[in-house]
Parts: sequence; structure tokens; C-alpha cells
Amino acid sequence: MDTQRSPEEVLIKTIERYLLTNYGKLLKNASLEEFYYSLCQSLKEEIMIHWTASSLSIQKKRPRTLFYLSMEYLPGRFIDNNILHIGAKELVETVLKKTPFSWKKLLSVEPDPGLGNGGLGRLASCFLDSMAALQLPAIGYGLRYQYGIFEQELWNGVQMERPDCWLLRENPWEFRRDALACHVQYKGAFAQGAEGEILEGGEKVRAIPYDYPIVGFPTKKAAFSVITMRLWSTKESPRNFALQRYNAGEFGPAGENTSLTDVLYPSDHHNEGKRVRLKQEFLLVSASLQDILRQQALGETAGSPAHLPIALVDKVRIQVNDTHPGLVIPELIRLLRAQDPKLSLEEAFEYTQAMTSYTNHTVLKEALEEWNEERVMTLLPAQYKIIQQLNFAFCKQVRSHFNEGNKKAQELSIIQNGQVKMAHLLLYGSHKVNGVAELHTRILEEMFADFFSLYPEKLCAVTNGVSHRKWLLDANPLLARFITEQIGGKWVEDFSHIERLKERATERSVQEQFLAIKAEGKRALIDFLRKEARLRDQKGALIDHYPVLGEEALFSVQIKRIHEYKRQLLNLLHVLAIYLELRENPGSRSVKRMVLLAGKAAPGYRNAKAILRIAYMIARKINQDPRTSGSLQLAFLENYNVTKTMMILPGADLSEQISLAGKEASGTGNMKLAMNGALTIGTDDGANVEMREAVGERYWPFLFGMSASAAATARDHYSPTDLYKQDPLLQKVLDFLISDELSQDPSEKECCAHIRKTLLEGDYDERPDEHFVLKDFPAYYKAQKKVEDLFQDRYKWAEYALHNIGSMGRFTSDRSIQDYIKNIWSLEACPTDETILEQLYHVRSADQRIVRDHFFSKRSYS
Ligand code: 26Q
Repeated sequence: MDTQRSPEEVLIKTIERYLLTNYGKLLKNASLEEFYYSLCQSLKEEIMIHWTASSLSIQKKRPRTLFYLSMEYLPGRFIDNNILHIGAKELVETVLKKTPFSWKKLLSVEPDPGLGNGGLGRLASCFLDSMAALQLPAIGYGLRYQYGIFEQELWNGVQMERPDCWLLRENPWEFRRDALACHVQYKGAFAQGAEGEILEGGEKVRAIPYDYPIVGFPTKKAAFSVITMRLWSTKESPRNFALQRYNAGEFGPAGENTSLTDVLYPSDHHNEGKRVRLKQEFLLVSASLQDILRQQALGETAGSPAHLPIALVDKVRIQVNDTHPGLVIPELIRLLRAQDPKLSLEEAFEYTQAMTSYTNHTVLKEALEEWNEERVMTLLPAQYKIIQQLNFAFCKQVRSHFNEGNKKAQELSIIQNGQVKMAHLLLYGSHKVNGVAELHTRILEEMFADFFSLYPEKLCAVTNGVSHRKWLLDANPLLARFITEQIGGKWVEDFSHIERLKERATERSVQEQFLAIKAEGKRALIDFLRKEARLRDQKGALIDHYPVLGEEALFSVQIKRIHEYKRQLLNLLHVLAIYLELRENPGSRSVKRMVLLAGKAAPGYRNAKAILRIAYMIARKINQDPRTSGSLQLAFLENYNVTKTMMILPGADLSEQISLAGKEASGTGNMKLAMNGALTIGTDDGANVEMREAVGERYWPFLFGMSASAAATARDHYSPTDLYKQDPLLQKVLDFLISDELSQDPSEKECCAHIRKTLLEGDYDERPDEHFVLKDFPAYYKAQKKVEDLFQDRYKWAEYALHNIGSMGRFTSDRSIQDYIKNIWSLEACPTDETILEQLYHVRSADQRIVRDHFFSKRSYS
């Protein structure tokens, strides 16, 4: 009987059963992959029951539900999240002891889904994790890209992009749901139908959803909730192939609709206006909305179909993750009116607005999405028409509110100079707009001042957060255990309890333990880097690994997308400054420094790629110099992703959050690193500001740089060449940048000269040093000196680090979600119905033996 066996035995038996029935193997001769799949199958037995119970509980209660629409997700490997959240970590470790496979080997089988560019995608995944843990009725919609964010390699310093084939093997965590496929309509021409205008012709694309269980961390109530991430694909439907076009010799266009979800656009903060991207965005929007309406119609048993729209207003909340799914506004209006033809445009708009809210993630002009009007008109004629009608009504409102004739209407108009402005569409079409940190929200308020004077209630701030369970409990189990020893385990469920760690921050023995754990984290990171931080020649062949200093060194990390505003260049210039000082005076620094960089550059982003190349050249130069190599090293880790972040966090001492103030909307790496006991050297930008406030000035000693308001006005009187002339250190550094010591060939030389030029003279139409790298350099240099001073006092450093960890309570994504609930969604938790769960467990436990006896008896008479 199962009940008499230990859980380990049951799990092993289950794995053995899958090995036998799926692969014809016994545990002792199973391959790593076979073991992995069979383990996942076994875990899925548990997960499926809870997933089904969660869905049935929601269907029964019919609560208001949140639909999160995002073009990007970065969940990280599912296997470790799932094992951790169903509480099977120790169990699996015990089972692994009976196999030749290690935990590390097991995890390495699973690819890290790169379905996002960076912060925005990871935020979406942290939010799903938190919504599951908080047992909210919620679904995340997205796209199942065949190829996620490219795999990055640096060939002699030049970034090369390779396709990310994460679906080479079967993915045990996805469930294809053919029954829920739907059609998304593009193009077409208006014609007169019986009930008014209809669209004829055009292309219908079939979208098939794949569901992924997002397993919530269990709360006191033991039963964990499982919510769904539903990703659409056009790949698997041969119907999307346009044979007619193929026969006409149009080979490319013929396959376009089967390949809509092939690839994630790899540029963040840059809007290229590509047609396929627009098709992708509409695919997500239309398929998800149809899915939402279908689900809600199922529950809506009373009344005629025409009653659905008004019922939706109460039950449905849609959060759009940046403007990317912004077409929900016209598409929802269209679908509501198709449902109830009597609904006026105004009513449909009112309903839509009540259901929809929009999160803005950037204030960079070049990142604001806009679409060519003709492109929208051709591809999405019905939606375009609605946008036009909305714009007409909106401009009318603007004129009457401002009473300034046409001027304001032209500025705020959704359609301007032949472009559809997505932010304007959403500012008008949603009932709430939120920034992702306080500072960011204040900047939005200024940027869109006229909008918010029209709708003063719309804007709110919801400061980002990160899953403390993933980024602390899962990524750093040693630190997590230590925290629990110090303050008990409540922090795992409710991160506000972490506050109590501060009480211990001054105790010597606690500091010692923290330092020992950090040293352990550093040793693991050092091992990892010595294997994974690869150096390649110009053909991509592995030549060596970056040298890595020992655990006594200060580990400074800057891990994020490469972008000028994030100022990796400031970090690099500082490395050069230390290097030049050390060369002249080897005794000038008493702290060894290991600088780690990781991050991808958008493939078409010339300056970002040049910065990477310079990082490589600097590393090549300084790492080999015997005068300095014992005390300063720079390493670049290729192909930064969620899994690598988990390796880096426990070993980080110093978190580089050095963006130009006013540019980083929030940042979330800042929070992850601080939770892991790294101190922040940072500007007052994004959520850094709130982190500083939470930590307190005393324990936030490395603040530097201009303020956002200073940066906004300093532009006109700024002369970087004057700075260059006045500051001998800056001069040395910038001259070294173009010296023959650094570059080895004309192309490298050109690269360095180009970057130097952007700083001192400006490039083409750009002003020099747009991101005030040189202006903030002296302050950064000074702050780094302070870092080294504090780092030498090991116990003080530990006190600061413990205090920082203890101040991170506010920065869990649980709190962000609770803020969304309070300020925007008004949702209630919908815990799993225990009786439903019981019933499902009962279904599963149908005795295997009965089945066997049955087969046996059949055979006896055949
Ligand atoms: C737009 C149009 C066409 C193609 C791609 C895009 C695109 C894709 C991704 C534009 C932007 C992004 C990603 C933006 C992003 O990651 N922003 C970051 O969001 C984080 C979560 O809120 C913040 O912490 C960061 O500050 C912000 O930079």
C-alpha cells in the first residue's frame, strides 16, 4: 500500500514507472535525459492535480480575474521553481543519491526559456510567481517564440548572435491546447453586410495556445495554487501556410503567418516599426481577448449573449505590460460590439476603459512605440477605424478642456504625422496608468502633463519588486537558511518580516556567519566563472577563460542589458583609471577588485556593441599585465540569463546601479543584488531612490552623481571637453582609450575612437556625452574609493550588508502585486477549494494493481 511507503519510495517508484512505460528502461540504466523527463512526469502528477483544483475553484467561485498581457516572459528553468514550490527539494535530493546524476546535471538538461529581453520580461514572471503564491485568480498571456532572445558570444570582443533553440527537445512543462485555438484576422476590405459594414477577405491566422503551470509557493494553508501562463503559437498550424502565394512564387510571404511567433524582437528601448512585430502584438491581443471572452461566456449562464459585455466589466481586469499589447483598446471595443451589436461605440469604450490598465516602463523617447498609420490601416482595418473614431472623440475633449484651439489637440492626438502613438492610445483608453517607481511616475507626470491634467485620477505609482523566493530562497539557499536561523522562517511567506534581520546586524557572530556565507557564494561564483567566462578568438574558438581573482577580492557586478544610459562605460573608464594608477604606483590600492560584466547588446545597437568590444579590449590589456593582474581583473560573462543571475547573486559584494538619473524606470537587478547582501553603488535613479530611503542614508553610503532634475537641465551648458581639459585623470583615461596599448588593429582603433568621439564631440546629430558619463565620473571615482575603505573593515561591511538585506521587505513582488490590487485591480484571492482538491486526489489514487489484474484476466482467456 502507498500509505506505508515513505515519500522517497513513492517518488522513486513513480519515476521508475515512467522510465519503464515511456522508455523501456530501469533506473540503473536510464540516461540523464530519460531520468529528467520521468522525474518531471512524476512531479507533474502532483502539479496537475493542484492546477486542475485551482482552475475548478476559480470556475466555481467566478471571481474577478486578472489577465496579464505581456509580449515577454523570463521564467527561468521551471524544474527548480516547481520542485521548490511543491516542497520536493529534499525529496529529489534523496532520490538523486540513488542515481549517478547530480542536482546540477539534472538542472542542466532544461533550457532557460529566453522569451524576453530583460527587466520587463523578468518582471512579468516575478508577477506571475507572486500572483500564484497569493492565490489570485490570474492568467498570464504571451507568445511562444520558437527562438527566444539570441545566444550571445563574444568573438575577439565582437558580439555574435546565435539562435536560441530552446525547443529542440520536448518541453515537459508545456501543454498544447488545440481545443482552445482561435483565429486572428488581418487585412480585409469593408463591404456592406446585412447588419452594417463587415470585413471581407484578408488573412485568418490560427493561434494555438500552450499552457505552462506557474506553481505558487505554498502558504500556511498547505495547498499551493497553480496559475496558467498561456502562450500563443502560429507555428504548429499548417493551415497558416498560404499555398496560393507559394504557387504564385511568393515563397517568403507564403510562410509569414506560420512564422509569426518564430522570433522575439531582440531590441529593448528601440522601436523599429517592423510589420511582423505589429502582427505579433495583434496576435497576442486578439487571441487573448477572444480567449477571455470565451471563458467568461462559459461562466455566464444567465441572460442572452448580449449581456456578456456588462458582465465582463465586473469580472475582467486586463493589465497591459507596456504599450506592446496596446491594441487591446480597439480590439476589445470591436469584440464587445460584435457580441452585442446594440452596444454603442461610447459604451464599448467605457467598458473597455474600465477593464484595462497600462504599465509604462520607459521614458526614453526612442523606445516609445508608434506605428505607421498606413501600416495599421492595411493590416488592421477594423481596429484602425476604431482608433480613428476614438481619436476624434478624444481630440474633441482636449479642445474643450484646454480651450486653446487646435494646438493641444495636435500635441495629444493619438494619430500624429502619419503615426499612431501607442502611449497616447493607452493614456486615453485605460482607466489607470502606472509608472514602475515613484521617481519614474513623477517623470511620467511631467512628460504627459496635459494628459494627466485631463485625467488627474489616472496616474499612479506601483514600485517594482522581485520574487524574494526565487532570488533569495532559491538562488542563495545558504543565506536563506542563515536568515531563518536568525529570525525564523516567516519571511519566506511574508517578506516584511525580513526587517528583523536589522536587529542582528551589529552582532559580531552574525556578521561572521554572513561573511562566511558570502565567501562560500564567492567561491561558487569563482568556480563558475573559471569554467563559464569564456574567451574566444575572432573565429569563435575557445582560447581561454577570463582569469578570476580569489574570494578576498571585492566582487563588483554590473549585470544588465548593455545600454548607453545604463553607463557600463562609466564602470569601464573607472577600471581603466584604477589600472593606470596601479601601473604607476602598485601600492596605491589596498583592495583587490574583480569586476564582472554581463549583458546582451541589441544586435543593431552600434554603440552598445562598441562598449562590449572595449570591455573586451580592456580585459585583454589589464588582465595580462603582471604589474596589476594580482589586484585588478575584469571579466565578461557571455549570454547573461536568469540561470546565470542565480549563480552570480550569492557571490556579489558590490551592485553597480549607475544609470544616468532619470533614465532607468525602476531597475530590478538592484533589488535582487541587495537581497543577497551586496551593497549598492548607485545614482538616485529609478527604484534606487526608494531603496535608499528604505535602507536609510547611513547604510547607503555610495550614492553619487547628478540628480534626475539636474540631468534634465544641465544639457545646454554642458561641455565635456572642458571637463577633459580640467581633469588630469579623465584625460589619461580617455587618451589611453585611443592609445595603441589598447587596440590591436584598425577596426578596434576605430571602435575606441568612435566611443571617445561620442563622449567629447558627439556623433552625427547627437550631442556629446548624452549620458553625462564624464560629468559623473569624478563623483563615481570618489564613491568607489569609499567602497574600498569600507570593504577593508570586514565587519562593518557585513553590518551594512545585513542592514541592506533587512531593508528590502518592500521590494518583493508580493508587495507590488498587493499594490496593484489596492490601487488598480480590486481583486480577491481565490484559494483552492479543499473538497475539490480531495476529489481530484481520489481520482488519481485508482489502484494500479486493479488495472494489472484486469489485464491479466483478459490475457487468460485470449
Ligand atoms: C518595442 C517595440 C518593438 C520591439 C521591441 C520593443 C521593446 C521590447 C522590450 C521595448 C522595450 C522592451 C523592454 C523594456 C524594459 O525591459 N524596460 C525595463 O523594465 C523594467 C521593469 O519595469 C524596469 O525595471 C527597467 O528600468 C526598464 O528599463
